[in-house]
Amino acid sequence: MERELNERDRAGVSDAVLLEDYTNENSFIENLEKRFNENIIYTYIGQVLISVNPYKELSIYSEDDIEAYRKKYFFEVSPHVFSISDNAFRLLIEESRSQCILISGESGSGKTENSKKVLQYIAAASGHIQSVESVKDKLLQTNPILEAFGNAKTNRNNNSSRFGKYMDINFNWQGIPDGGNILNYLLEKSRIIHQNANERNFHIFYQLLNGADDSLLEKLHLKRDLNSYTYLSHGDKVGNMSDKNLDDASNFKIVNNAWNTMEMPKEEQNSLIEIIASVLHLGNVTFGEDELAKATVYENEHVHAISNILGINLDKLKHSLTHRTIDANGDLVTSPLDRDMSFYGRDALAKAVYARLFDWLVKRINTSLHTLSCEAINHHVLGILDIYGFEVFETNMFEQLCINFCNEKLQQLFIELTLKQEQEEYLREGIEWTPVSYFNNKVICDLIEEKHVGIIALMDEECLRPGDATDLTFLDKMNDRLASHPHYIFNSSRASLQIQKLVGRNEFQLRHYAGDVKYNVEGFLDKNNDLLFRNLKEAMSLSDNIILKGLFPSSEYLTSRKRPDTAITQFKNSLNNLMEILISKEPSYIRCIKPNDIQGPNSFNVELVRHQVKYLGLMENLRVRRAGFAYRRTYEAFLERYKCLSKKTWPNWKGDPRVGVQIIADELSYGTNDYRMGKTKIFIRLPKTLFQTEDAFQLRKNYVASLIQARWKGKL
Ligand code: AOV
Ligand code: MG
Repeated sequence: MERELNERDRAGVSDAVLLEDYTNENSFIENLEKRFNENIIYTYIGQVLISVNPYKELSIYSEDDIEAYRKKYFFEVSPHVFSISDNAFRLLIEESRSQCILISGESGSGKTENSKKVLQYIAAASGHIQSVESVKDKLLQTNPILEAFGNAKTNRNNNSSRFGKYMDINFNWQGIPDGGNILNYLLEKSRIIHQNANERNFHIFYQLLNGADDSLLEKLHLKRDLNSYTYLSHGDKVGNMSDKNLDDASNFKIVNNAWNTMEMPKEEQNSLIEIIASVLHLGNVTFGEDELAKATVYENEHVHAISNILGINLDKLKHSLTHRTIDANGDLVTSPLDRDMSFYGRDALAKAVYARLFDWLVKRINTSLHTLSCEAINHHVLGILDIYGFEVFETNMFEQLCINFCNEKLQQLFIELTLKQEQEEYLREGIEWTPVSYFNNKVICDLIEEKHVGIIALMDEECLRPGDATDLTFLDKMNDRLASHPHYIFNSSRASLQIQKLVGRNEFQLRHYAGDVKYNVEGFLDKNNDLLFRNLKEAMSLSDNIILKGLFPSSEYLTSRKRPDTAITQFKNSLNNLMEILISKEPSYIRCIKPNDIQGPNSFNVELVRHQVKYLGLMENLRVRRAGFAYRRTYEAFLERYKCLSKKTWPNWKGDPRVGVQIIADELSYGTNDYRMGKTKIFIRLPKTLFQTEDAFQLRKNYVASLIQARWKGKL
């Protein structure tokens, strides 16, 4: 509060609840801009933290800053991700309530950076005992590893997370982190084989080629030249694949160090790198066709390299890339593939190998983070969710639908919890409350995931339908069944000219909470089926690479198994599990805003911000906060700070804290409508009242200080 008053004029208000004209979107955005221009990127709406990406290094994350936020209440210090972290941490330790910090916002808005700051804070602020330092180190080192394998440069963000991550940090009874666990969500594996213009594949490939020493590259039969690898040269053919903002070579060192911190044996590290190298080689395996239109593998250096690196018999490997065996009612029938199908099989293999390797990596990290405490029943948990943000590209595919669906689910959770929390608090404290209306995006979640009738159900139906199902029959089915849905838009001869112009014949458009997105259906069924030919699985299982053979257990192709769930159904189920995990914890929110599209500092695009403020529901959030009571404080905390404002409560109030607070409220002549006395807290409706109280407090403090000073001087 003290800092609040000083800051108010220079850089707007630190809590939007304090804005005079709180219903006005312009004032709200102006306030963010004013602060942004002063390099103050954090602002509150009550206890929700808004973070505007500065796109430049600010000196606000030092050890001293961490100290400044330790054990401070929200209102005592300026808004900061450290304050949110401290608050969650203390609720966890002092009140034994499991916490989660949910970070949302569109691609490039700063979610991952904020999530790292949360971790940094927790590691620094929790007690330092030698025995747990290694756990903390490991927790911190998970980031470079997972970013190397799971992040990539997109047109929205040079370091874009291409997977979702939920990380639990476990604490022992002393409040010291002693373990953790990571859940990962749907990696965008199609990036392995294809990247849009100016985008890159996952960082690890560039790190390896730029950062490994010559002898390692030689062992892996790799050249340093990025352009020589098909899987790296889709995005940008002119070879602009090293990015000046991404120091691949030094990041490779960081990743290697992180593996050591994780106590990964050298043998495992080598196996990992061998698999990465093989994926690169795989992209350069090509096929010809014989006179019977059967595919043949060109005998180039790459196929030899794979056989050599992975220890798979060359003939076996070549056969698996050009044949397919099907189990026809118990009889195994092998037939040759044509050239196209061989390319298809090759790409499917590259994607499967990489995605399974990524899952393995997360499991491996978890093994390293697991301590005995993880099995204890009473340990406390702080979860951090950092997931890929809402995305709209020129062309949006299956992956964007998954990512945007995930963001719909998170928005839904935000709506339910912010409303629920607020309502429950009023109910608990016996305070009257008038609900504020929200745009509820449940209707869009249902459009996508509702059983039997939603987009996912229709997609699965087409995937499972034998015969002539294609991406276009899937689109027809949606156009037919979802025609009247207000959030589903499609092109038909009956659509308006405007829509016909806007939405292509192979597209459908969804009206997401965060904006309209057109999806191109090409590849939807294929990606959802996620098929990998049996022969390829078998060849991989025969590898002598210790990791790879474990990724393709023979049981997968030897025993006939029930058809696994489709890709999107697995994703839907894992998201619903995630929602249950999150709901069981007490949430804190960080809402990230991207200030511009140029990914550079000092540029605040008001319209871009306005759009995000709208869809994030920040104005409604603010109204809910204001419709009720802007500030609330437990009677004890209120008394502690303001007891000096009445002779009756100063210096120590021994009676019922509620009565003490009432004395101060009377002393300051609070109007009857300005506040409510709940069961455990005082609720103050308007900031004005709080300011008056705070001003009186400051006056009193200064007066006492001057008295002390005068006395001191007198003595001198
Ligand atoms: P995201 O996680 O929200 O996008 P990031 O956290 O990766 O976005 O942020 C994108 C880039 O913005 C970073 O690489 C930094 O260069 C810069 N940045 C973000 N926050 C800060 C900060 N607090 N201080 C300095 N620079 C920052 V995505 O993963 O694409 O949805 O899928
Ligand atoms: Mg990210």
